[in-house]
Amino acid sequence: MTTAVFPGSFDPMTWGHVDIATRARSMFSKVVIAVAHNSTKTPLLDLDTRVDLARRAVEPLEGVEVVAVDGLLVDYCRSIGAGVIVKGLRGGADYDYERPMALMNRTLSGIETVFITGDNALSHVASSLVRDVARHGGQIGRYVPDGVVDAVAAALAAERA
Ligand code: COD
Repeated sequence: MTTAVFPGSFDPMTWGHVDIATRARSMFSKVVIAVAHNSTKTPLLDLDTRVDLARRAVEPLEGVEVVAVDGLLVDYCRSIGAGVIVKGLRGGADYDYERPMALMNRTLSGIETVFITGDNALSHVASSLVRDVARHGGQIGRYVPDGVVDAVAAALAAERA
């Protein structure tokens, strides 16, 4: 029985993330979505909102749960006995970005990273693009699960206030 941790910023959760969580669950007995801090990004949505939206998105998926993680990802993985980190790949740029993190996590802890190829129909879907489209008045509903459109609109309104 292997627990896999699927970490990310999830700012916001998209159907691309849900696709990877679903595929990961088909490979591992339990998948923990870890909403974590990326020190290179300033999130639009606060942590509680990101966790709440991710929970709502994966509610139908048995064996998938969502937690907020502070600190080093591998410390969290060790604390729950997770054997694998899961990451999603849309293309070569994702691999170039993820590879050093996978090597760092492995040298820190011995925990391997498994890369899952996402649905090609979602390969253009990225949280950063979703935020940018919304920021410029575009419609994001088709890219994101329930609740995300309103949460992003509220966060952008607060940002402008
Ligand atoms: N199709 C396939 N995969 C996708 C798609 C899609 N449409 N959209 C997103 N993904 C994948 C990404 O490739 C990524 O694997 C994952 O989903 C999460 O993506 P994001 O953008 O939500 O999250 P990131 O990349 O900002 O997450 C970075 C982390 C938070 C994981 C990282 O900064 C981290 O581990 N932080 C914790 C502190 C730590 O341990 N730092 C040291 C790291 S070595």
